[in-house]
Order: sequence, then C-alpha cells, then structure tokens
Amino acid sequence: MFKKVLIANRGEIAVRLIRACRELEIPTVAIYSEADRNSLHVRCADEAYCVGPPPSAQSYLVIDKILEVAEKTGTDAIHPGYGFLAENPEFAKLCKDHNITFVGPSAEAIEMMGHKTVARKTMQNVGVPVVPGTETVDDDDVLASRAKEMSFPVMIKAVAGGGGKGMRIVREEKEIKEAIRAARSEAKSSFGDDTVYVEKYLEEPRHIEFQILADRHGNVIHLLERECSIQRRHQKVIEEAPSMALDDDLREKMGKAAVDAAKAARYWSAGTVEFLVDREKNYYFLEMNTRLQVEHPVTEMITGIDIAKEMFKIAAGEKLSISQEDVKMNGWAMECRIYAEDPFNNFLPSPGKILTLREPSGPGVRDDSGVFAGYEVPLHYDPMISKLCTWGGTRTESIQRMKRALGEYVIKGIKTTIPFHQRVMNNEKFLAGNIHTGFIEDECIMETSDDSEDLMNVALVAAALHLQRKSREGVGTAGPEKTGTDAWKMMGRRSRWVT
Ligand code: MV4
Repeated sequence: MFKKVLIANRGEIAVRLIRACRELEIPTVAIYSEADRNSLHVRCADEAYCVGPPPSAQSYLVIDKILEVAEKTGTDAIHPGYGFLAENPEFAKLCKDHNITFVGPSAEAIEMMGHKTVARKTMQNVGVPVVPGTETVDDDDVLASRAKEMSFPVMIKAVAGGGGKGMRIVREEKEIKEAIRAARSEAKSSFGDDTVYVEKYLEEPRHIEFQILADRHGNVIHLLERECSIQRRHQKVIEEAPSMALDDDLREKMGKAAVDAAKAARYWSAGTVEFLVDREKNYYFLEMNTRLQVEHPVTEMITGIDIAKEMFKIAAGEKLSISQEDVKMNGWAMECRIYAEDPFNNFLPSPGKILTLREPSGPGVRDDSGVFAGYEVPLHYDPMISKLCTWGGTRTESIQRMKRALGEYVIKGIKTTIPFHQRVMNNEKFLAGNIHTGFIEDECIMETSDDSEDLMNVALVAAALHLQRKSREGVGTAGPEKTGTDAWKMMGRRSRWVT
C-alpha cells in the first residue's frame, strides 16, 4: 500500500478521501488555497500545504505546485477527487513521470473518453448502443444537411464537451446554421476546440448511470445503477439508487454494456458509464466519467462497497476482491446535494459564515459534509457544502428518512437548498418515480422572484461568477465538476431575468 497520499482537492470530497485513507492507515497530505486555510479538509489531514491564492487557476489547478508538495512530503500517490484535475490526462501523465501513482485511470483512458466521437466509435465497435448521430464534420453546410437527413429535433454537441457546454438543441431546419455557429463558438472558447457533431435529440430522457470498478489486471465489474434525472441546469441535485425505470432484465443488459464499455477503454479504477433511457426503455451510451463521482455514496449504501477505498487498492495494484456475483442490491438510497444557495432567489450563491450547524443523524442517515459551525463558506468555489444521503429498505422508507433528516438539519448564517429538497420530497410525480431530465423545469418547484432588486443582485453575482470562471477554466484543463451554481447562465438563457 502507499506510504503517503496527497489529496489534490478541497471540501467534502477531500474529507471523504482522507477518511478512506485513515481506514487504510495511510497518512494524508492536504493542499489548500489561501481562502481555505481554515477549512475542514485541512483540519482532517495529517499535513497541509498552501498552494496559492484563492482562484483555482492559481492554486488547485497548478500542477507544478502540487507535484512540488508531493515530492517534498514523500508522497507516493495523488487522489484528484472530482473536478479540478481529476479528468486532466496531462496531470495523470505527469504524476506517472514523477513516479507518483495517480489514483484514477490511465491518461489514455481519460483522453479517449474526453473525446465524444472517439468514445462513441469505441462503444459502437463493441456493440454498445449509442444515440444515432454523425461523425465530426468540419463543413457547416455538410453538417447541416446531415442533420436534416436525421430529422428534427437534433442536438449539436462539441466533441470536447460535457455537462451541457457547447450543446444546442435544434427543432427546425431554419435554426440549424445559426446553432452550428453558436455551438462552435462556445466550444472554441470553452475547450479550445470547435469540432462539433450532431445527434438525434431524445425528448425527456432519463439519465441513468452505472458505477464500474476495474482493476489493473483486466477484471471489470459494475455496482448497479444510479438514477440522476433530477438536475438543474446540467447540475445534478438529487440522485438515487437503484432506478425505478429498470427491471432486472434491463438492469442486466445495461450493466453488461457498462462493463463492455470499460473493457473497450482498457479502463481501470472507479468510473461511471452514463446512459440516456427513452420512454420506450431504449438505452444509449452518452459518455463515460473517468473519475470518482459526487454521488458515489448512494451506490456504497445499496451495495455495502466502499468505492473510495477500492480506488486506492486498485491504484496500488491489488486485484478486485469482489466478483460480479458478490454485488447484491440491498434497499434504496437517496442523495440530496445541499448548496449554499438561496432557493427562493433564483439559487443565488449564499457565501458567508455558518453560525449554527446541527447535522442530521440516526438510522439510515449519512451526511458527507465539508463544513463546520464557525466556518465561512468562500465565494471562490463550488457552493456545495454537503451531501445528505439516506438509506431505507424501500424507496418509501428512504424518502421518509430523507424528509426526517432534512427537517433535523439546522444551518444558520447562510441560505441553503434544504427547502427546495423538502418540496421535491413532497412532489407527487417524484414520489411516483415519474421523473426525467426536465423534471425541475416542468414542475416549477420554486417560485422565482420578480422583485427588481433581487434581479439586480442576480445579475451582479452572475457577472462576478462569470469573470471568476473565465479566469480559472484554462484551455486543456478539465473544469470543475458541474456541482457549482450556474448563475451566469441565467444571463443568456433566461432573458426574462435580465430584461
Ligand atoms: C442529450 C439529450 C438528449 N438527446 N443528447 C446534457 C449533458 C450532456 N452530458 C448530455 N446532455 C444531454 N444530451 C441527446 N442526443 C439530453 C441531454 C440532457 C441531459 C442529460 C442528462 C442529464 C440532464 C440533462 C438535461 C438536459 C439535457
């Protein structure tokens, strides 16, 4: 096993990984920015080093600085968590060059899955269904005519994309040219690559993903599915496992497809294969996330497998100790992501000092938190402060426990999304399991404010966040995982708010 592990991340996921290391009896090194000097992950780690000023581009994303800390502390492995450098193939390669184990997949697997059409082709070659679509086409006129042949609606996607950027839905022929131009331009500025292709657009799909574990000896298993259809502006907000949409037959088929996908990529480590599932229960490969995901706890709760610990064991060269037959589905788990945002004011970020904190506990409750009473939530990063998860023998019990736990949760000093979750937990369609990726927009869970002063605040924070993001999302570095507020998107997408 490793002598010492550096956690190249912050917040709740850094704390989660330090806990895994403590159980494995591996000493840990934390890194932090000047804004995170007093944060929980710094307190939990055995050692901690400052790597720069608050902006991520000057701290959590500075590879040289992180490797320098690793070398001076005698670290032999680095876990990147999610976001930041987790899906940066260059970082994975540089770790290897420095004789430090990257606790994740190979640089080659990250790179391949980061390119949408290359990933699609790899899946097609092994018989995993993908959404009908084109290859990359450089000429706008040729791409437009391919789209017409496919029939509308279609979706234009950036090959370097992910999480909704560089994507455009096109419903009519007359919109196609402009949409291609817009998608290319957004892709160019976000990813430094304006290559796009076209897919058939699926209406109201479910987003179902399979957790996989693979060792460095070619063994691959899946740990069942998670239902991630409850999203707001491409950020997941509630996840559950298993999914109401799958029966045993479909679960087995999709699980096998996920394992085939990982094998085709010569994948090792923990990873997630995402699918879209349509109303007719057809499933299509969407993308593969080559990292530990935010929502991994719900899978841990229904399988009893500690995914974070497994990642370290796999990285150290151990063979998987579990076979597919050992993976048993037990009960039902839910996750509510708690953000420091004001749900009554367009989910405006609500940084500030936490004055009072009482975290829920009791039967079936797990709260993976990155905060404590007296902590000041900084404005520089993703505002997710904790992940409240509940387990129950049935979906109903899991929801009852979630309602109970949300009611127990006391956070004073900042606004949080707890009231939003309480509404979803009482929504009839949610309770019936009748959900899809447009659920939140369709159900109007929160009334939005029309007060002009509120709107001005939204616009100001949006502008500040936009500048901050622009400065940190350097070309070629994977951006933070999509857990943060996308307030800046309101400027473009909800014209009503900026009129
Ligand atoms: C789609 C789609 C419908 N049809 N592709 C959004 C994020 C990116 N990873 C892929 N996304 C989508 N791709 C086709 N051909 C609908 C979405 C989508 C979505 C997917 C997963 C979760 C939430 C979503 C919300 C809106 C759109």
